Amino acid sequence: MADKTAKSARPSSDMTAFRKEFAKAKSIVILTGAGVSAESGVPTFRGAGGFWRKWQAQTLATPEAFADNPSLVWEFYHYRREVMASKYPNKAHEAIAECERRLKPQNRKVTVITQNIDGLHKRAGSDSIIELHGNLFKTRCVKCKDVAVNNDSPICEALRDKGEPDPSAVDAKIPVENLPRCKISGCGGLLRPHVVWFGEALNTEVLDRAGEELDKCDLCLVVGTSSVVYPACMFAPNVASRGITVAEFNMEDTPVTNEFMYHFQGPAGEHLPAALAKCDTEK
Ligand code: BV8
Ligand code: ZN
Repeated sequence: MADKTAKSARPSSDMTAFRKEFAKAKSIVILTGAGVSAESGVPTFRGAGGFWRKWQAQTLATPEAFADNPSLVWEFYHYRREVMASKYPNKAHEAIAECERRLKPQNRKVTVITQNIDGLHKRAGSDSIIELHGNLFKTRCVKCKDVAVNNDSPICEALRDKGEPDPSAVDAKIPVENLPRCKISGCGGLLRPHVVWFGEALNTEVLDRAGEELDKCDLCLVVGTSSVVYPACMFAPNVASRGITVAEFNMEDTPVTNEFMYHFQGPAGEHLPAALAKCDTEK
């Protein structure tokens, strides 16, 4: 475990030193954000891709937007669901999944705690995944609260060929009765994406599970997140404040970079395979 007091102003980028620490770790948490899916072609939130039509993603990812215009919000999520059909896990997702597989026989645990809702960690083969903000392919009924996995394309007939991202696209103005509806007999309530919107609390059980893993981890990687969204952005700094080694993988500095022991600048698809390669044999 790196000596916290000796921490220099700047994190280290010494991959050999990081891998030596990694070799001793028994319970590893890998926190990920939109940047881990960037090389799969999934737009990040705050980068240029963070726009859909004339809106920034986070203005549509709110309960107010859904209450005000459920058709528009469903077009936005329908578009993001359909986009995933042509997106695949990248080398970063695969390195994480392989690392979990390799360490299992050594009784060493790897847990992914992701802010992403794109489902790519699971598709890469990761098993121990905590989805902080829900999942694009789950719905929740606003009436009976039933949560269901839904991979239908399109999710309902009225959304077929809708969701065009171009700023000049005309909103479909789908009547609410034609939007996705609950199939639980006798319910028929309006469905919403089972995701955490801005201003909504995270699921307490999910938060508890994440808290448990963060409290017991002896190494933490934080990959592809701008670390501005609460409460997820506090997780890695809290681990670092316990004197546990945290390594940040990002294209640039974030507001919390200097709280960490390591910072590896560059694409996660390049640095994560290097950091996690042969993770079960390194001594
Ligand atoms: C809550 C699901 C309370 C939806 C998402 C002021 C102070 C403190 C808090 C607040 C505040 N004002 C508002 C709040 C609360 C708000 C918040 O934090 N707002 C921020 C903007 C200030 N938080 C909330 O509302 C949360 N809830 O606080 O509840 C509460 C309690 C009780 C009762 C009621 C309420 C809920 C937040 C969850 C929102 N939902 N997603 C959807 O996806 O549609 S968050 C959304 O942003 C995504 O999940 C995304 O993951 C997340 C964070 O973004 P990042 O993942 O970091 O992505 P970003 O694009 O920002 O950055 C990408 C990074 O990758 C960059 O650093 C880039 O450099 C890097 N990168 C790019 N390419 C690569 C790369 N790195 C490596 N390799 C590459 N190739
Ligand atoms: Zn229902």
